[in-house]
Amino acid sequence: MKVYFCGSIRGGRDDVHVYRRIVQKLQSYGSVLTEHVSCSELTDRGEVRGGDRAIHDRDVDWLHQADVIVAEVTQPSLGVGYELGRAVDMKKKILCLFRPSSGRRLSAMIRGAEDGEMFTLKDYTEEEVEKVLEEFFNNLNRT
Ligand code: 6IA
Repeated sequence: MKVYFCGSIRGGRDDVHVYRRIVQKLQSYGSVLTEHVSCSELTDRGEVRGGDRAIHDRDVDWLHQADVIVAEVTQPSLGVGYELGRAVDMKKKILCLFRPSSGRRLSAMIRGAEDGEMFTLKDYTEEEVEKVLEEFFNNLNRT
């Protein structure tokens, strides 16, 4: 199984330790195409060869390849929102994870996208993240 993980980069790296925990768990279910998102050395300031177009085109290509999309949406990120919109259009199976303890209110365009089938939104606490992922992937294998 190929998993595409979304997390904030230029939106801010405050939650990178949570991304790390999520990606570690995801790797027990399949290959994570976007492991770099959880890498604490990746800052919001770096540059890559080919520039932003190369990043965009490669990521959209990976989205097409992915069987499932998992997004940590607590830290608001335009890139993550864009990826989710594209993934909905591609009819991918999506899990969004949000931590209410952040004191933030999640965008209505994410919470309101939940449909009980392809798009799942889960409010969670950091301590239970592995359990939440287990539940999601166990159900996925049954459908
Ligand atoms: O708007 P954001 O930067 O927060 O968007 C983050 C999302 O867009 C992540 O889920 C990534 O999949 C994708 N993304 C954004 N920037 C990159 C990137 N390099 N490499 C891979 N995926 C990205 C930018 C790093 C650069 C600062 C060296």
